[in-house]
Amino acid sequence: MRLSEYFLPLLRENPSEAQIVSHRLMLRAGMIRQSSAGIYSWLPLGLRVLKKVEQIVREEQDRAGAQEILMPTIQPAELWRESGRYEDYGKEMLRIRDRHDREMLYGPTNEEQVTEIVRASIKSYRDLPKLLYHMQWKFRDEVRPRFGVIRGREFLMKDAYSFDLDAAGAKRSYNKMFAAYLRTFARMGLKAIPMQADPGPIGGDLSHEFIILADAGESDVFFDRRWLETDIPVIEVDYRGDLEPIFQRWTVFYAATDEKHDPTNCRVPETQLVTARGQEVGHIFYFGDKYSRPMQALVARPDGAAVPLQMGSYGIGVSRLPAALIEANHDDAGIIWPESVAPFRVGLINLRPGDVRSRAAADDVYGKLVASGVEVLYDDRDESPGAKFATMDLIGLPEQLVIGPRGVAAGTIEVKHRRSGERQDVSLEAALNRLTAP
Ligand code: 5CA
Repeated sequence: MRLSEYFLPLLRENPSEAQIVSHRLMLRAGMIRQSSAGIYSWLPLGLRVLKKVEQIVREEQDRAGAQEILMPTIQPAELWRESGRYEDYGKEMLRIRDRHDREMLYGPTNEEQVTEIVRASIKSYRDLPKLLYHMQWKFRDEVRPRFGVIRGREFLMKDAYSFDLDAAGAKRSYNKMFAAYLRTFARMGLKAIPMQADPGPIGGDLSHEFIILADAGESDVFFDRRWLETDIPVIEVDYRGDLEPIFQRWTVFYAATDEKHDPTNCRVPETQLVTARGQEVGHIFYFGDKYSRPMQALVARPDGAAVPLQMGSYGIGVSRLPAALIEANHDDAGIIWPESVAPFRVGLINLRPGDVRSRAAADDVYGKLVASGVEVLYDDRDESPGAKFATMDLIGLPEQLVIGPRGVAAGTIEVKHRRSGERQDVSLEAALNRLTAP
């Protein structure tokens, strides 16, 4: 993509409404634009990151054996009356009437909708287990939408739902999602600690939030000091095997959110306990028959008796993640994208677009990178070198390639690593070979 043609509305000044760094940087880097309180448009650069995040989430759901569906945003009120949540959900739910005066709502979550789908066709233990997920926009009329896309009113969620015959099966499904979440966040370069959590309006008694430590985080969290020295790598998972050891391994050190932490009854001594702020990026729940019983989603056991399905639900804040990633990856100059979610892998800067040889060399490198499928943003604008460097640092692409008359004469190109700041002059050929290697 040529920057001269790209829609990248950068802001020079820090927007006054943005209180935290990720919100400031997303606005300044032209990733999002507010439409109304807590509701945003995603502009080209932001949307590329959102799609990368979505794709990692999707791949890991698929790997765990979950199947993608797509449920509507607008749901009928009757379903929510069946579960009893229509009144309970209160003002957070956006209620709508259609032209026939039928009550509808913009879904804040999909337990009822998915239970209706499954109860219509799954009647026997032979059809279990099932894990279904979708990525769909949600609406919650939050009391305090804030921090840009971190707490929006309209937001994109991945929500998965598991259906099992009994509690042991449901725990196996829970463990699958638990392991998938460890892999998902690790692939994004995030350390998301699984913490015991309060299930809130979703219900149930087994629940974990995946939390990134961040000063600007919304939650108070408490955990065993040993978490500080523990990395969470992209672990290998055999989803057909027993996943309980993985669950045990990654819950062995104490970690809990504020609502769940009981200081008088904590298994970790105070000297070993860390108190910090964190941001929730995922939340998983086991709630048994909370929805299946009132909604009569029943299956036949081998002995013929009909029992309510055992269910769990599993959310990831997809549109929150680009902001959470920036909270964890930035410096004074701007964003530093981990490679797996970067909007482009390479930023190509032509220092002197007016110079015929520089332009020819830069156009040639650009053409070769594009032909090899390398995602590259090419700053071919007629701007000062300083402005170009500042733009590239702000938008945070992992590598910058700098072409100028001096390098062209010597047959070299400067490579800058955004994270380390390291710069190196390398031959054009070596740079291209490395970037286009399969
Ligand atoms: N039905 C369950 C799981 S599928 C559920 O709704 N869980 S949740 O309420 O915890 O939301 C799942 C994830 O969505 C959260 O972990 C969080 O990352 C994200 N999320 C929740 N509310 C918002 C919001 N207002 N703005 C952005 N992301 C949000």
